[in-house]
Amino acid sequence: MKNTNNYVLWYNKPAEAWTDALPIGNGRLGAMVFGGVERERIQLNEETLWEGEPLDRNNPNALEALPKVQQLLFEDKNDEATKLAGKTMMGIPDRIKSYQSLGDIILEFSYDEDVSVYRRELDLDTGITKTTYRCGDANFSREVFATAVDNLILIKLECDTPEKHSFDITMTREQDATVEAISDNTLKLNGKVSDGIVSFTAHLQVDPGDGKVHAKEDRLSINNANSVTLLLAGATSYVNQKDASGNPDERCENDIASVKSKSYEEIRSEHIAEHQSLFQRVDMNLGDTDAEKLPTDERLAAVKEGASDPGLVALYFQYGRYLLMGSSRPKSALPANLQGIWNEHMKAPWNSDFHTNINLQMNYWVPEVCNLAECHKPLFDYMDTLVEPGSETAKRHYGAGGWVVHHLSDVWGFTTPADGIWGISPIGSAWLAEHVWEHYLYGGDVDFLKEQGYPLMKGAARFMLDFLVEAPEGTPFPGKLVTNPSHSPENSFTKPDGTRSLFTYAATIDLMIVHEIFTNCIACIDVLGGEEDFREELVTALEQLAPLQISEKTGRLQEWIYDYDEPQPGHRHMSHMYGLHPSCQITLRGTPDLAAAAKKSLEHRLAHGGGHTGWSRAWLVNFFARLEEAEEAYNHLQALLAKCTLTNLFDTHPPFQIDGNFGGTAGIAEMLLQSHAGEINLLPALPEAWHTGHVKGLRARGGFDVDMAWKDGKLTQAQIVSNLGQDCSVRTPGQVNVTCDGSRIKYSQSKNVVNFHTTAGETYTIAPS
Ligand code: FUC
Repeated sequence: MKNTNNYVLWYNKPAEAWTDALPIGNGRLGAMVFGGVERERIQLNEETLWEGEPLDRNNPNALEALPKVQQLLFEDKNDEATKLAGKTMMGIPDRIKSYQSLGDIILEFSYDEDVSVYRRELDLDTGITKTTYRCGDANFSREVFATAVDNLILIKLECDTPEKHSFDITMTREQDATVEAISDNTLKLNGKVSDGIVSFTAHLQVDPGDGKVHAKEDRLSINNANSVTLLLAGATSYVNQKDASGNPDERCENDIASVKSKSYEEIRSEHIAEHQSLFQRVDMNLGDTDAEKLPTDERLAAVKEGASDPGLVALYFQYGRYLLMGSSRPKSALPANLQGIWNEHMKAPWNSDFHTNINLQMNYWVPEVCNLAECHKPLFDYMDTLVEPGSETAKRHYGAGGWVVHHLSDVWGFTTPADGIWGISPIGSAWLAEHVWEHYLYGGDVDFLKEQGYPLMKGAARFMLDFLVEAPEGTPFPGKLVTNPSHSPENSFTKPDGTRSLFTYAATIDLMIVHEIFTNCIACIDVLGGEEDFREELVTALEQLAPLQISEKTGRLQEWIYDYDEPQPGHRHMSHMYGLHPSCQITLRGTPDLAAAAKKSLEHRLAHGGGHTGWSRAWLVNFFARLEEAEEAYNHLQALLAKCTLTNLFDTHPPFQIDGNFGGTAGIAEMLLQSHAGEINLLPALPEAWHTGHVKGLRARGGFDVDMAWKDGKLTQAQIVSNLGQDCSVRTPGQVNVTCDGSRIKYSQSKNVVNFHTTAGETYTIAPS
């Protein structure tokens, strides 16, 4: 399917800040391209370049302290519990190290004449950035892309006037590296992180075409070339969380050698074919405006001033898909981190790590609905690597089976509590395991479920079964199962005596996550068969789980087991809304009381300044989409663009953090299509601003691909491809016709939902009658 839109970010000036530069990535190598005229900077990343090393961080005092901490929390002695747990239950050490930049390629040019007609762009459809400008009579162009086919970054400089290219090439890195020319046409950057064990290498090989290249120390000089091609390979010694003994030099040599017999054109066209095989699955048009004629930064500036620009929203949506492809391809060694793969620092904000108390999960709200399911795989493989260390932590900290992850992790199997008391939040593995089940719901891959999915889910559920304890007499739900200790991630509460704490038992999010993992595990067992005893254990525990609560005082969904006051009612985390999204324990029609209470909680958060970080604003889009409040969802999307988006459309927390991009992208999809409540809901939250448009290639749970077109706010036609032959229920706006191959099919309709059988491979058309 050819895209109907021009998915291009473009600018009429070079990038100044790193967050003006344009990202390219193949899931393993990434780069930020500045498009400078006199000085081009291409900042490089390799996804496994991390500080740190494998360590046993389990705290030998944790297990003994656990029952005491639990008792203190049940007795309402939160401060004492905090002190004891702080001394006994944190990882040793409790900090992780940073993901780092690989370095920069610098190209230095000099021109005799003035430069004009400048443009730089990133074409999402090809994954190629291009910088063009004119100097005198000569038109220069420079393109850069990262190919997943050959694991290389390619740079090509061309000019329509012969022999115009004379420039210098160097590479640099802020620390821990040396750069030297290892032949007349190759530079090598080599180093090892000072605070850790990973060594790294980049090779930059230059083909000057008809021109000349010569090397001097750490630079190559090009003279009088027509066109110049640069090949960049980058690798580290990282093999896995226990092993950093790989040979990065050899990896680079192999990557460069593997394209020896290919021309630039061949590499480029293979790259485009591979890229488009993923990218072109989805096409979106939310309405056109004249804004399309403006550079992207000016469009964004207009939105900051209050303009509506549906084309920019569609571009932002596709950019989210592009960024996931760039940071999490099937061949990636690691999932997308807090900055995807793009990071210029040696000590990145939050170490550019894997935060598992919303951020990593938010990154992966995109792949299923946005038709990039294979980009989910690096997350599952990463989860596999956490099972062994997470099982050790489960055993030594909690005396539990299964595997546990707390609120963050790194590439060295970090699974113990980190940072501070809020790190003692052992729900990361169960939260991550939700993704496995979602992958199955969308794609129906039973083999995946059997081999990789269910073992991950079962281990996460096993931990939770062992971790849950019965609440004692004197607590709100004696005899019920609760988590202890517990947090509502990073948020604090005020107790009736005026003291504040973060640390408690049975925070609402825990109950939701436990409910989710147990329910999904049961459903999974029903697909795969066997496991009767385990299933029984899950069913019994579910029945005994403490319930969600609506505050009698405020009508809001309670965030904690007690109806505490909140010192920061506008807190960025909205963890107790987990049941509304991404989970579906709270639905508009299934649990209207809880949905109304959730809405009140959201309003309360917002009335006190909530949604101030990018990711939290993006989550709001999803919440209001689930509540089918189109205009509210749209307003939060506008706010995400206006307040939390940088000129290159990166999300800013601040600073740059990629989860907002992914959460925003998922939110746009959620406004157009939902499938969580046992039915496909077409255009559930379509705002007035997108009154006419179409979307092709979104996916719905149950194995369906969905195309929709609408006009004046009303669906004109939907086409649903059935990939698995499952029964289909679709919420429709009124009376509809359902046809397959031009003929009406049999369906039943009740309360605005049509139900019909499907055959795998067939397409069903739904149109208002
Ligand atoms: C959580 C959030 C912060 C930030 C960090 C990476 O701790 O509370 O806002 O996103 O993760």
